[in-house]
Formats: sequence, structure tokens, C-alpha cells
Amino acid sequence: MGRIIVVSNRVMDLRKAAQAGGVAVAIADLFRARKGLWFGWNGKIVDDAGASLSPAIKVARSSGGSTLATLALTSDEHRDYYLGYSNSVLWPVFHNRLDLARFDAGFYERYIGVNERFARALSTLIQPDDIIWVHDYHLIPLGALLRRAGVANPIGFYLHIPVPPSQTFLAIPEHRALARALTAYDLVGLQTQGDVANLIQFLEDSVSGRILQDGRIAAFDHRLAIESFPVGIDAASFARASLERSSAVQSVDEAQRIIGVDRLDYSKGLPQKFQAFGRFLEKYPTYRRNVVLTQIAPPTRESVEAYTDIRKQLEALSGKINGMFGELDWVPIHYIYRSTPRDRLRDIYRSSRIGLFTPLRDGMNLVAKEYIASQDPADPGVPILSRFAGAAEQLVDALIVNPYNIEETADAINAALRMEKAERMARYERLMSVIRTYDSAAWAASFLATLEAAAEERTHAVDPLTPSIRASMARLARTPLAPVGLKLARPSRRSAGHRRASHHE
Ligand code: GDG
Repeated sequence: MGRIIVVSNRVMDLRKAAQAGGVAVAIADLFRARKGLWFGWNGKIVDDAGASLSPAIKVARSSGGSTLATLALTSDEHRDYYLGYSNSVLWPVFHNRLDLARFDAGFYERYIGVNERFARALSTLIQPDDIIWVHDYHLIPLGALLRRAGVANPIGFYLHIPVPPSQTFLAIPEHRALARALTAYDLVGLQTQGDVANLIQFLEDSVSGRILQDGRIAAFDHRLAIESFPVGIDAASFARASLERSSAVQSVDEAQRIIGVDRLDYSKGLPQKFQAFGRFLEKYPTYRRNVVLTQIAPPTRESVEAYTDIRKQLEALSGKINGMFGELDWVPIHYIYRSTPRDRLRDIYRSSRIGLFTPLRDGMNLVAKEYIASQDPADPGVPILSRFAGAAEQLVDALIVNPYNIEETADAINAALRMEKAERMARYERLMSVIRTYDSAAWAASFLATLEAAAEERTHAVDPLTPSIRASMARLARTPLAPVGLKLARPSRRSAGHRRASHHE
């Protein structure tokens, strides 16, 4: 079995990754099952004068026996590739926020430039048996650039964020180039069935992609598989940790806790969550003094303009609600604007009667799964989950809400607090069975198995004949039956067009 090479924007020691969030945790879980090489940015920014750093790959052993190969970014690259194209174009558009996208000149060139530099550096490390797994929106062009560098290994791509509706995707000026780049992969993995449908529609609209009989998509000269692989958590370790009693979390004076944990990001629907909690206190006054909302919201991407407003907005909203409903001995919203250690998060999840996860759009939302897996099976809390989180496709036994509907979310908080223990336990069991079945190990294993199968088909589908022999065979096949000895005509422009079309069948 060959090595697995994981490529993602940000690379860190695996012990640190396991403590971080989102994509890093998923990758750390993956490397626990299978050793390999993790390639990407080391988080360092060097000044542009030192930009002749191209080949400076640092290779280091990580904890757990895997290898890290990393590069630094220059400050221009960090500005235009990372903050610019990745987080001010792709992130907002893919989360349906065209209004926040900044299509600045120069972002895309640098995005391609960094992907080219990554491809050049990585291609020197690849061995013939390696399987390459590229992660997330920062690196969409990487597969095509590796192919251009002659890499024939299986290459798969996984998108952790949602795919927007085709009409939204088409607004990106470079949508054709992105579509073309995606078709260079053997397999594109997405979080949900909805994302698969959106991507297929987009490839049809953008580059006339076509669905083949075997379910794969044909566009340009490529065929690719697109499937959903909902990302999971290490359910067993959460459940184990939750068995150890915790005293670490300060009590909230008999009040029942509602917990929210979200990176401070406009996609996470935090203002709507605060508003819904305020509405709940207004509509169900008997709960005042008896319930608190603890919101942990570590800041991210603070240098991106769209992220500065959200903090101010939340501070104003929590101040308003606390001022309106609070008492000398009761503060309704505890708003924690920094990161919390992971073990402590588990304790807080477990001691919270409700988990409130109301993103306006989210690829999956791992926090909802972590909350459920941390519950006491004998007295579990209730998750309330946005229908626009990828997780809602799987976690149908959560209370599903429309986060834009403040009234509905307020009512769901009331319903969750009133829910009988028997119902909470029955829902918990069904939710846990999904979370255990589709855990992080199953996610990685199913993606890699599908990638290997897809790449196998590609290599076997490759015609062993040279292009010129193939072209004359195609001409022969199209030539009407004629008396033996008649010379074949040169292909006309029209038949060349047919040849291109028939290549897609
Ligand atoms: C992206 C996609 C997709 C959060 N605060 C703290 C902390 N976290 C950890 C959580 C969880 C992770 O970060 C957040 O994961 P999410 O899935 O909720 O969201 P994103 O970060 O946006 O992740 C998302 C995911 O990728 C995976 O595919 O589900 O849709 O946007 O693990 O526990 N961890 C610690 N302190 C915190 O304060 N230690």
C-alpha cells in the first residue's frame, strides 16, 4: 500500500492539529489511522524580499510517525492568495454571500501562483505508489497543476465548505477555470448530496459537463467522480471522555445552559442566534433566571474586512440583551471571545442542556456532532440545528430550525427545555448511531477507497494506442463503407468537432 499524501492550506504538528478545529482535526484523525505525508503552508509569513524561497521545503517528523513537508508564504501571497482569493472570494461566494465577495484584480493570479509553487514543490516528493488527497478551497487548481507536471498518481479533492447554487458560482469571474481545474481530479468529495447536485449543475452550466451512464461527469477530456462523504468526528474518543465526570466547568447557579461554539464568522449566524435567545426570554418569561446562553466564539481571519463588523455587532447585541433582561445575580448571555481548550469544550458540551447550532450556511458543522457525542446517554441534552448546516442531512433527530426565522428558533429552545427524558434518550440513540457509523475513520476510509477505484478506472480506460493511431481508427469508424482500396479522406473540420464530442461519451 502506497503512502497517503494529504495537502491542505495549513499544516501543523499532528498533536496541535488534534487540538485545533475543523479541517485540521479531520486530518489529524486521518493520520491516526494511516501514516503519511502532510504538505502545505507552515503558517509563517516571510517578507517579499526573501521571496526567492521557492524550493525551501522544510521536512520534519511529526508526532505519531507521519511526516510534515511545509513552505512559508510571502506577505504578498498571504494577502492575495489567503486573505484575498481564498477568504474574500471563494469563502463568501461558497457560503452564498456574494455581497461580501471582493473580486479584486490580482487575487486570482496570486492564487494560481501559490498553487503552482505548491505543485512544483510537491511533485519533487511524490513516489509512484502515493495517493494524493487535496483538501479545501484554497487548493482547487492543485490537481490540474500536478497533472501538468506529469504526476499520474490518484489525486482526489475534498471540499469542506458547501457548494453554492450554480447561479451563484457562475458569478465568480474565473468560474470556468475553476471548473476545468476540478475536472482534473479523479474524485471530488463533498459534504452532502445537496452539494453534489449543485456541483453537477454548475459543471453543466459552466463548461457543458455531462453525466455519463456510470454516474461520472465528463467535461473537457476528463471524467471525474463526484460523491458525498460527510465528514465525521472521532465519536469513540468523545464518548469515552464524556464518561469521566467533570468538575472543571463552573456551575451556572442551577440555571440550565445553552451552549454555542462557533468560529467568529459571518456564516455561523451568531447575530440571529442572539436575537432568537432574546426573543425566547421575551416570549417565555418563566425561564428568565433559569437559562443562560454560553457562546464561545474564537476570532478568525481578523485581517479580512468582513470579519470586523461581526464582532462589533455581537458585542452590541449581547450588551443589549443582557441589559434588557439581566439581573444583579443573572447574566443571560456569556459571550467568550477567545479559544477554549478542547477537553474543556467537552465538559461544557456535556454540562449543557441544549446545543444551539444555527449557521446560515455550513459545510458540515462538526460542533453539533461533538456536542451530541459528549452527552450523558442516561440524561442527554438536545441539539438544535440549522437546516442549512450540512449536518442537518444526517442529524435528522436534532430539532431542525431555519436560522433566519427568529420565532421558530425561540420556540425550538422552549421545546428542547420541555422535552421529556424518554424522548431525549430516544433521539440521542438515533443520532449517536449515525455519528458512530459515519465517524472520521469511516469518512477517510471511504474517500480513499473510492479514490483508488476511480483512479484505477482512469488508468485502465487509457487507450494503449498512440493518439495518431487512435485518430485514424476514429476516422475509419466514421467512414461510410466503401469499396476496398479507396483512400481515406483527411478529416474535415466538422468531423474533428465530432471527434471531440465523441471523446466525451
Ligand atoms: C470547516 C467547515 C466543516 C471551535 N472553537 C474552539 C474549537 N473549535 C473546534 C470545534 C470543531 C471545530 O473547531 C469547528 O468545526 P466546524 O465544523 O464547526 O466549523 P469550521 O471551523 O468552519 O470547519 C465546516 C469542517 O470544516 C470540517 O469539514 O464541518 O462546515 O466550515 O472541531 O471543536 N476548538 C478548541 N477551542 C475553541 O474555542 N479547542
